[in-house]
Formats: sequence, C-alpha cells, structure tokens
Amino acid sequence: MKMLRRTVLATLSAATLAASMGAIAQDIKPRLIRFGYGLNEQSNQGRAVKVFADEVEKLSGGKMKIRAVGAAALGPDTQMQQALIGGAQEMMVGSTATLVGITKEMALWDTPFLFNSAKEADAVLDGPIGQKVMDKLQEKGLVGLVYWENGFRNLTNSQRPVAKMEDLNGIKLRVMQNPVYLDAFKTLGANAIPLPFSELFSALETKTVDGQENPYNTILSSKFYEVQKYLSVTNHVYSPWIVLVSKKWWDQLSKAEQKVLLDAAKVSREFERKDTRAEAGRALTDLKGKGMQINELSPAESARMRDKLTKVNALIAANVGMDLWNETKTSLDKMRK
Ligand code: TK8
Repeated sequence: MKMLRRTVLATLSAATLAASMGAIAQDIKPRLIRFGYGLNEQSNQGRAVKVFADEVEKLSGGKMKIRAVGAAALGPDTQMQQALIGGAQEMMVGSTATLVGITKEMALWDTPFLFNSAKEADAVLDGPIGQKVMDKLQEKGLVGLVYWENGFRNLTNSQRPVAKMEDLNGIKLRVMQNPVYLDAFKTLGANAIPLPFSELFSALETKTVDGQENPYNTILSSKFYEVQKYLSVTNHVYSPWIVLVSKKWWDQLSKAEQKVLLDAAKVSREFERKDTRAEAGRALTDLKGKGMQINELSPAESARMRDKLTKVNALIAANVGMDLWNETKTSLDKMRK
C-alpha cells in the first residue's frame, strides 16, 4: 500500500514536473541565476558549484542557467546574504557561522567538538534538526536548500607550532565574523580578530594577523601555506556550508523550478562531501610537500583545550534555545550508543 502510494506520487510529480517544464520552455530567455561563493574556482567549493550548475542546466533542459561567481567577487558572505534577502542576487553558498546575526539558531553548528565524525555531522545536518535550523531562515528572507561540508577546522599561524593552549598567547588570530568563534579563541588566550574570508590572505601576507583556522581543503586551495608555516591539528569544530536562495526570488519560481534547484542541490551535496573528504585525506601530505610544519596535540593538551573551548557551550545553548540544544544532545547520544 505504502509502495503503491509512493509510486503514484512519484508518477504524479513527474507528470506535474513535465507539464510545468513545458511552461518554462515557453519563456523567451533562460532564467539567469547569480550564484556567489567565497573560495576560488579550483577549490572544493568551486568544484561543487560547477556540479550544481551543470545539474540545474540538465534538469531544466537548459531553461535555468547558473552564473557562478567565485572568489567573493560578489562580496563576502555577509554582504551576499543581504543581497539575497533584498532580492538583488539569487543564490550563494557560504559558512553557517556568518549567518548567526540573521538566524541565531545557526550558532548550533559553532559548538566546539559537537560532532565526532563526518558521519555524525551528516546524520544531524540532513535530519530533522538540520532541517529545523534551516527552516528558521525563511522568516528572514532566505531559503536554505542543503548543507555542504566545509569541514573540521585546524589552526595555522606564522609564529610557532601550537602544541598547548599557552602557545596561542599573543597570536593575532583571524576568526569568522561570529561571536562564538570570537569568544572561544579569546578564552584560549589568542588575540582574536574577526575578518571576512575575502580579506584573509592579504591580512596574513601583510602580518595584520598571524594565523587563522580553516579545514585542510581551504588551507590548500587558498594557498595559505605560502604565508603560514605552522599547522596544528586541532579539529576544534565541524563547520558546514549552506546553499542559500533569496526567498523573494524563490517565491516567484514555479514548483517545478523550485524542484530543479532542490534536486540539483542534493546532487551537488553528495558530490561535494565525497570530493571534500577525498581531498582532505590527501591534504596533509600535500601541505607538508608545500613546506608546512605540522604538529598534533598530545591527548592531554587536546583535552585541556577541549575543556576550555566547551565553556562557550552554555552561551550557545542559551542562544539557540534549550529545546534545540537538548534535542541535539539526545540525538547524538542515541547515535553513539
Ligand atoms: C568562504 C568562507 C570560508 C569560512 C571562513 O566564503 O570564512 O573561514 O571557512 O569557507 O565561508
């Protein structure tokens, strides 16, 4: 019975899709969709945007076209978010961390050491909790489609290896524009300075800041190894990216067009996570080859840092609400059993 209903539904939605595709086909020129992102074209982010663009073109029979603009040429994350809300830009992908000023529940993903593995991250982000947080964006003028992997973040700097917390004392460390990151790294003793990603490379180059933290993939694709000698493996937080649509624009699309975007986003998500994980697996060897000096923290120092960092948890819980916080903890506990 259930199977039958599903088949009928699938056939129906295929039929509706075909019918409205006919409607799209009558449009004179294809819909041009400006899709902005912060990293460069050769990054994991750039590769996944390309997959998304190809998929949209294919699923819409060429009637919807993505104009992808990387390297923050449409502005840093926060600026693009505002352009989407205002309807001046259609789509983007960026860090959830830069969204907390718009939707406070996004701070859930800033929780240090929230996920122990990518598998846990996928399950929570793609499950009801991830959806609930994503849906909160709508009242602010944004539609979230899927989460991509930015990844587990690690520290780099130009001064010295960070083997213990105290090594961070006095290090000018760029953080994302996000109160939890700012607080967390101040707690660790660093001189934390919020900066948009687009200004980071030159800030490192000119020594305006000494260090930063990002996943291996980004350290590699943004060539931070050219201006950073030391990489310390901390894996202090799992950072998601989120694919966003302007709600103003989304509401003007037909159901079939919306479905094209959502289906293509899901295809891009599967590609992006695989690609990112494969690259991250090779990255340490690559970064060593580029001359970076890499150190791991001893289990004792790692635990000390973890202890200190998780002090921000109370602040996060208060911000995202105890219900959401407890629901997340319960779901992770269940998974770990
Ligand atoms: C790219 C950023 C980046 C993030 C950061 O626009 O700012 O450090 O990790 O991926 O969103």
